[in-house]
Parts: sequence; structure tokens; C-alpha cells
Amino acid sequence: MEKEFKRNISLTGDIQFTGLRLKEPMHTAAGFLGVKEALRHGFKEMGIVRSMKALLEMNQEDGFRCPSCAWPVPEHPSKVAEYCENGAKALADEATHEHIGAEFFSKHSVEELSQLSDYELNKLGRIIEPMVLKPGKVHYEPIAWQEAYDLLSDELHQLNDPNEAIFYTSGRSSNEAAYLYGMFARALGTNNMPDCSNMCHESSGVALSETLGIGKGSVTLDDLYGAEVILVVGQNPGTNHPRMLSALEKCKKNGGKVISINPLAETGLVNFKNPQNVSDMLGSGQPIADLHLPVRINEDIALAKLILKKLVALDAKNSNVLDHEFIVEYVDGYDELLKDLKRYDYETLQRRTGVSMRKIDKTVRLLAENSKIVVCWAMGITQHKNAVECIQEYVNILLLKGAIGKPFAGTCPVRGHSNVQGDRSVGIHHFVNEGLNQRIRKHLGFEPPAQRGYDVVEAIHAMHENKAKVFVCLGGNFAMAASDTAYTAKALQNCSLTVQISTKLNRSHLITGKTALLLPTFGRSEKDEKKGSVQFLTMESSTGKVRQSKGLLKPASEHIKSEPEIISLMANTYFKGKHAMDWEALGADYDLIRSLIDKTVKGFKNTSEQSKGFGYYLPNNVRERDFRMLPNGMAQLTINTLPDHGLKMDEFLLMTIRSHDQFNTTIYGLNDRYRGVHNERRVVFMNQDDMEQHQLKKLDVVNLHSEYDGIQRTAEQFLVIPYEIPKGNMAAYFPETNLLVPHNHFADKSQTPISKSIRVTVEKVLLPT
Ligand SMILES: Nc1nc2c(c(=O)[nH]1)N[C@H]1C(S)=C(S)[C@@H](COP(=O)(O)OP(=O)(O)OC[C@H]3O[C@@H](n4cnc5c(=O)[nH]c(N)nc54)[C@H](O)[C@@H]3O)O[C@H]1N2
Ligand SMILES: Nc1nc2c(c(=O)[nH]1)N[C@H]1C(S)=C(S)[C@@H](COP(=O)(O)OP(=O)(O)OC[C@H]3O[C@@H](n4cnc5c(=O)[nH]c(N)nc54)[C@H](O)[C@@H]3O)O[C@H]1N2
Ligand SMILES: [Mo]
Repeated sequence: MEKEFKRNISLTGDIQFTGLRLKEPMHTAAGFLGVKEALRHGFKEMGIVRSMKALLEMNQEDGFRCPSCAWPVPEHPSKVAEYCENGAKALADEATHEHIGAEFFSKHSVEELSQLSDYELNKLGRIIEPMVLKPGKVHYEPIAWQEAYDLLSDELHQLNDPNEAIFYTSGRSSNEAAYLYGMFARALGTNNMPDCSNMCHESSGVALSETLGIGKGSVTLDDLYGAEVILVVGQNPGTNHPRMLSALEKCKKNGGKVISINPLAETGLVNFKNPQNVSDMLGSGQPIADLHLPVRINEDIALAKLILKKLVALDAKNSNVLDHEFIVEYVDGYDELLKDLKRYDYETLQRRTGVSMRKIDKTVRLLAENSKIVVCWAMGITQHKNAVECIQEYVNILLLKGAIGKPFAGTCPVRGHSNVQGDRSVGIHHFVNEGLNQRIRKHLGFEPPAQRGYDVVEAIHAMHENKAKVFVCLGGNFAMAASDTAYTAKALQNCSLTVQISTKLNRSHLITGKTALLLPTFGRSEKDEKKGSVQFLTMESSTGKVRQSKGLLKPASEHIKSEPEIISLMANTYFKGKHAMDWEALGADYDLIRSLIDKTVKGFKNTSEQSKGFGYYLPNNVRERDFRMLPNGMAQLTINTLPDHGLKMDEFLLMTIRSHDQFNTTIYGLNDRYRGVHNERRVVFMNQDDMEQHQLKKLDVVNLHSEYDGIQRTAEQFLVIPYEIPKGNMAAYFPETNLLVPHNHFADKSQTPISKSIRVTVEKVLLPT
């Protein structure tokens, strides 16, 4: 029998150090340096004229939405710079002059390319024509678009069951593309729609749906401006949502206080120079956080419980601390919560948090004296085994304070990808929404599947067990973003076909099924012209506002296509032009897609018109204090328990975080300027005492091991950096550390991998000199 051909693909690229230079961590974010950095990236990658033209249109009324994070754009955007350093980097990265096509792939095999680091792969540039990697081959070859659609269609027709196909979505696509994609999967007969949310804010969606009846946040930008207290929990806005700092600054100018809850004192929160404000730029900047609580990793429940206990005790003395009117009218579970809080004592809770009682008391005082409170959060609390509970414990604080459904108060899960929230709204989800299904039957004329589909964790499992054979990705870098790199890679390699609709090369194009398709698409900044008319797309921000986005740059190549067009032609080919939906027409005129979205997705209305200008807010029951969809028609307080990681003597909790020079798995550069790390990513941040205890010195080389269920996983070669981080905690960058995250350990209820609390040990290694 013929031996099965296996490509020899490296999962990490060559592991080598790139020449670390350490400086002091920075105290001030953005300012001149931020703008200078932004422009430097833009000019180098895209050329001066193209950079300026594009930057001036980014986030403006008739321009395109920034392809970086999902932070909302103010109603009256600054003409100077309604973008941030990292938005400009994202744009430069997308609009780069570097291109790769048939000639490049004929020279470089996938095996050879896999030796490059993720940083080097991204630097290669935009993919400019469709390519195929045939069974047994190690070189991608060009393929005509129609042939590519035929190949996918044939594979899909050969499946025994539509549930053997999986459709992954990363959050950078548009509402229009995501809608068509989701409907194609359903028309085919599957709800297998894992998406990047599963690794990101799924825990927020679950936590908020259970307690408040909607899986999204409730605040608008104006609410942040007028809040009295904002808690920023488990989030690094200086790097990941820099424009949020302008909103926090505005809140402070209006007299509000900002409290950061984070194991690290992240730079933007300490001090911020607003690049849109000249006096700010010349001065020393604004301190943003009034208080920083350096909570130990995954001890947020202990901290929030302590705060709750203290608020309840103060209220017993002086009954206007909690909002009793609100609680009586809208909230379920008050007596049970109070009873449960009695089980805990102050000292045990405080010891677990690692935060001083003095700081906790200051926080409690601010929360007691004010009622316009907003809690913002991101990955620091969504990626733990008890993530849903962590979020719900903070919701408990808001509910007791009546800080829900009124101006200047509420929930603010700060979304990651620029349209991850919109993708979800328009139907990218693995669960069944009966309301949506009914409207699909009525308006689209086909029967959607009634069976729940796979999320990310389940999709990997299914591929691993050969239960799924065709894996299609609308953007993203599944192989590197998902946990347990080796396990995920094996899952992908089991597929008969993997399809990537992408802008730039990444490792998911190299770790493939037996056959692989690489379908290059437009970036957000590129002009999408169909039959002489310029098309626009729509996106939903973190605060639930839908706005237009219209690209203006010349596309990277005439051989690439827009996402809606690619998806519509995939579907049209599969259905051979015979389906209740006119796929071809939809891909050619996005107004038609929007009118279907309006008909079938709750809350969307006259989107082609309403999304113009400053856009429109989708309805939000929490803003109306409408909790009819919840048990007893009330918002729900929850009883949450303290986690037990069962750490052995020599084990640490590791959080895998982002550097300042990356967007998820896309590595723009090797610096993490704010944390003082230059020209190196293979570093691990450790507490000085822990280092001494483990006989480790600065810049020692260590391997990191994690052990779960008797299986040891290893990420090799990291340089130890002493850092202000709580004892017993460590931090290192993702995706390099995804090798350590076990595929079968994830958050209860949301199944989000435990990327922020991995049990690890360190092993010192002596490299041959
Ligand atoms: N420039 C840039 N922008 C981005 C991204 C990017 O990679 N680069 N990614 C986008 C995406 S998809 C997302 S989801 C967001 C991510 O935005 P963030 O959530 O800010 O990203 P992380 O780097 O994962 O940072 C997590 C933060 O949580 C803290 N933390 C970790 N564990 C705990 C804990 O147990 N408790 C508390 N209280 N804090 C903890 C860490 O110290 C860190 O500051 O950013 C989006 N924006
Ligand atoms: N250990 C660890 N793992 C994590 C996380 C963590 O904090 N720690 N964070 C998780 C989170 S929050 C997220 S959101 C996921 C991210 O998971 P993904 O969304 O899958 O990953 P990205 O790195 O954002 O995807 C980048 C790729 O998207 C493609 N791309 C860029 N722009 C476009 C576009 O406009 N259209 C199309 N079609 N393709 C485009 C490019 O080819 C690029 O290489 O990772 C998760 N993984
Ligand atoms: Mo994310």
C-alpha cells in the first residue's frame, strides 16, 4: 500500500532569539511617540501618499472603519486623527506594497515557509491570486476562481452529512459577508459556525445573557463620558483599544474616577497623552487610573466578593449605599446573595486578591458614594475556567448599585475584532436561534438546520476524530489562534480540504488539509467597485452601533475579490444556480444583502440608509430596563464560587497576552515598547521573588511546561524578565505560548480556552554557546 504522504510543517518556525534590548517600562502612552510610530509604520509599508490618503479617511463619516479593534467612533470624529497608533499599523499592514503570487509560491514550498516565524510570514505581504495546494504537493499553484469554487463544491457534495463541513469566521469580516456566509452554511444544512468569539468574549455573551437578557454590553460612548466611576478590568486599552483612552480621559475631565483592576500596571492606564489634543501633547499627559488594584491572576471573584461584602455592610449602616428601589423592582436573588456573602470572611478574600485592604476600601468608598458606574472588561476575565462567573460577579456589583439601564452606567465588554459583534448579530453562531430560523423560512425560503453546531473547541475535536472533513475559514488564523497548537494542527491536517479566505499569509495556510485553497480577498481600506458603483459594507461597534465603511485604496491586485462576492459564488456553484436565494445577485449588490438582513435579523432596520453618517444603534433591552426574557422577568444576581487551581508547589499561573506590536496572531514588529521590551517576543515576565526562589536570573533561558491530565506540553526557550507582577503569576505572549493551553480545558458554559490561567512550571535550560 502507498504510504500516506505527510508534509513536514513546523508549528513554530525556527525557534531563535532575535536580540532582546530591555528598557524601563514606559509610563506614558500615545502622545508624539505614538503618532510618530504610527506614521513610521504607514510610510514604510504603504508609501507616503497612500498612507496619508487612507489615514485621513479612516473612521471619518464617509470613510472606512478602522480594521483594528471594535471601539466605537465618536459622533463628531476629530479630523486630525480618529485613529490610534495600532489602527495605523493595522492599516499599513493591510495596505502594504509587498505582494506574493504564483511566482513566489513556485519558489518556496510550504515546508520551507513553515520555518519562518509568524512575524516573517506576515511580512511577506498580500496574497494576490487564488492558489491551490494539491494532495501530496508542497508547492501552492495558481488556480482559476471558478475552478476553486468547483473544487469546494465537489468536496461538499461528497460529504455524507452537511455536518462534516465547518465554517469558521474571524471578526474582521463585514455584516454583509458574515450574513451570506452564515446563510450559506445553513442552506447547506449545518450550524457548524465556530468563530473567534468562542476564544474571546463568548464568556461575556453567556454571562450577560443569563443575568441581563442580552449577550452584549449596554453602554454608549456618552455613558462613558458621564460616568462617575469606571472599572477597567482585565484589559490593556493603551495597547489594544487606544481610542478608549480618549473616552476615559473625557470621563475624568467631567469629574469621573477610573479604577484599573489588573495584575499588571498597564501603561496607558497610568498616563496618557491624547494625540488629538495639542496642549496634552506638549504637557506631561493625563494620569488615567485614579487607583490600580494589582489583583492576582483569576482572583477577581475574591476581589468582587470582598467589594460586595463591604458595600452590603456599609448599606446596613446607611441604607442609601445600594439601590433598593431598583433591586425590589428589577432584581432577582438578593436574599440568596446576601446569605452567600456571609460565608466568606474579609481577610481570606483579601489575602487571595493580593491587593491591599487600603486600596480595596478606597474602591468601596467610591462605589458606595456614586451610582453612575460602568464596568469595562476584556480578555483578563473572559479566558479562565470560571470566566462566566467572574463576569457575573462584577455584574452583581452593578445590579446592587442600580447601575444598569440608566444614563452613564452599565456593562461594557470591550470587543476585540472590529466586527466581531456584528458577525454574531447577523447570524454567525453555532447555536440555534428559533426566531431567526422562522424568519429564514419566511423570507429566504429554505429550511435552516435545527441541530446545534460546533464551536471552536468542538470543531477541533470533530476534525481530530475525522467527523469533519471540510474546513472553511472566513479570515483569521485558526491554527495559531486556537489552543493546543499541536493538537489543533493534527485536526486541520486530518481534513480532506481546508479553505482560507485571507488577505495575508499565515501559518494556517501551511498547516492544511490534504488539499488547500487560498482565496485572496480585499482589505477594509480597499475600494470595492461593482458594475461602476462603489459598494460599502457595514460593521457594528462594541457599543452596538451599525455604521458604513467604504474603502478607497486601489485593491492589492485585480485578481482578488471581495468577501461577499467569493461567498456568493461559492454558494452559487454549490447550488448550481438553483436555490431559493439568488446568490449571484447578492454578491454583486450589497444593498440586496442588507435588505435581507433587515428582514431576518432582529433590530436591523433600513440599514442601507440608517448606517450612513454616524450610523444607528441596535435595540438593547438593558437600556430600557426590560428583563422580560429572564426568569420572573427580573435581572439575575448570581452566586459564584472561588476557583481552586490546585497549584503544586512549583507551579505558576501563566497569562498569555498581547504585545504592543501585534494584532492577535499578526505580528507587526518585535517590540513591546510600553513594557520596555524591544526586539524580542520569546520572553516571560516573572516576579523578582519568584525568580530568586527558583534560582533564576534576568535573561536566563527557560522552557515552560504545562501538565494537564497526565499530558505534558512544552513551549521552548523564553528569556526571563523580572517584572512588577504578583507573586506566583507569570505572563508571556500569545501565540507562541498556545502550545501550552490544553484543548480540553476551557470555561464552563462558554468553552473559551483558559488562555489567561494556565498552570505551568519553568525549567532552566543551558543553551550551547
Ligand atoms: N493593537 C491590538 N489591538 C487589539 C488586539 C491586538 O492583538 N492588538 N486584539 C483585539 C482582540 S481580538 C481583543 S479580544 C482585544 C484584547 O484586549 P485585551 O483583553 O486588553 O488583551 P490582552 O493582551 O489579552 O490583555 C489582557 C489583560 O488582562 C490582564 N489580566 C490577565 N489575567 C487577569 C485576571 O485574572 N484578572 C484581571 N483583572 N486581569 C487580568 C492582563 O494583565 C492584560 O492587561 O484587543 C483587540 N485589539
Ligand atoms: N493564548 C491565547 N490565544 C488566544 C488569545 C489569547 O489572548 N491568548 N486570544 C483569542 C482571541 S481574543 C481571538 S479574537 C482569537 C483571534 O483569532 P483569529 O481572528 O482567527 O486570528 P487573527 O490573528 O486575528 O487573524 C489574522 C489573519 O486574518 C486574515 N485577515 C486580516 N484581515 C482580513 C480581512 O479583512 N478579511 C479576511 N478574510 N481575512 C483577513 C489575515 O490573513 C491574518 O493573517 O485568538 C484567540 N487566541
Ligand atoms: Mo478577541
